[in-house]
Amino acid sequence: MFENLKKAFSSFVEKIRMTQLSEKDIERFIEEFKLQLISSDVAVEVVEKLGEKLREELSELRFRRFTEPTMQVKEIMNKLIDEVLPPEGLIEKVLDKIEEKKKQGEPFIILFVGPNGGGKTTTVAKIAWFFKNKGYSSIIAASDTFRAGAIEQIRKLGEIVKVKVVSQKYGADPAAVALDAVMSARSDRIPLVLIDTAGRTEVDINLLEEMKKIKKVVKPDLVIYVGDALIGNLAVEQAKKFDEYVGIDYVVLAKLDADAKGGAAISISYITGKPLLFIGIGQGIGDIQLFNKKLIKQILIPN
Ligand SMILES: Nc1nc2c(ncn2[C@@H]2O[C@H](COP(=O)(O)OP(=O)(O)OP(=O)(O)O)[C@@H](O)[C@H]2O)c(=O)[nH]1
Ligand SMILES: [Mg+2]
Repeated sequence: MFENLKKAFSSFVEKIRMTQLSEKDIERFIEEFKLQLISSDVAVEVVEKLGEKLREELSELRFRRFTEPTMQVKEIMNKLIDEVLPPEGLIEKVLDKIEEKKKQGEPFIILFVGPNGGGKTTTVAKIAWFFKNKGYSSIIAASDTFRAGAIEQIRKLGEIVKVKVVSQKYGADPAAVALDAVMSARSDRIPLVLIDTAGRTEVDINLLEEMKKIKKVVKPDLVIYVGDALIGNLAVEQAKKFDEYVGIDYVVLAKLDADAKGGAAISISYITGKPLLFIGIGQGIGDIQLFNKKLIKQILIPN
């Protein structure tokens, strides 16, 4: 996870720590750093932004003089990460909203959208587990009534996390399944409804229209795009498209454990304006982690 980015950051820190840097050296190191970021799948726009910030910070540092290179370079790396990653406290905001709805006697509804095979269904179960551990039970709507095996898959996951799964037959209207789940949550006083949906590609306008319909009917409190970290920059582009057509609030990137590059996680919030809330780090129910700057700083900034 994040191996390539980690290498890019640590090799830059190593180089810049050396004393007596000429302006030319610095320029060269910045260019090398940018290239490494690009090859780690960080989006070009983000790489340019980081390069600019780095240049600005380093020239200021040269002016003030390099007295404690290690500390100063780490400080710069911290600033770089702050520049492109979302602010802290995202999950607290979501928990507050859930609590608010709970007080009104209404379930909080989260709709999950994303491409085929991106990791939606697994993520729905992981998130049910996450919230369960925070004291909020949920009901899952099996609104992927399209892909063969989808209903069985979510039912099985529901058994593992011990969460009720509301389903109908294959071919049923996904919005109707979701509404069933909402009704069930109301009568059982369950605070959360998590809606799994069929995967669709961002170029399939008909399926995106259907997604819009589900959203219109169900009126979710949040829409979460679940993308596949392994496809790198494409996941960023895809999230943008889903946002344009359907409207999303947050992003989850699955399969970070299998991705040595990690660049999509760095770019996606900045480019889409939709914060990355969780990352998937394995196939197990507990393999989900809250994404935040602190985590990334710990991983990327060398000791
Ligand atoms: N290594 C790893 N595998 C994951 C992760 N999340 C999901 N997967 C695997 O990716 C595959 C697809 O996951 P699903 O959750 O079925 O994806 P989906 O988006 O629901 O797929 P469709 O319903 O077909 O659109 C499964 O084999 C999952 O076990 C993750 O964080 N890490
Ligand atoms: Mg699925």
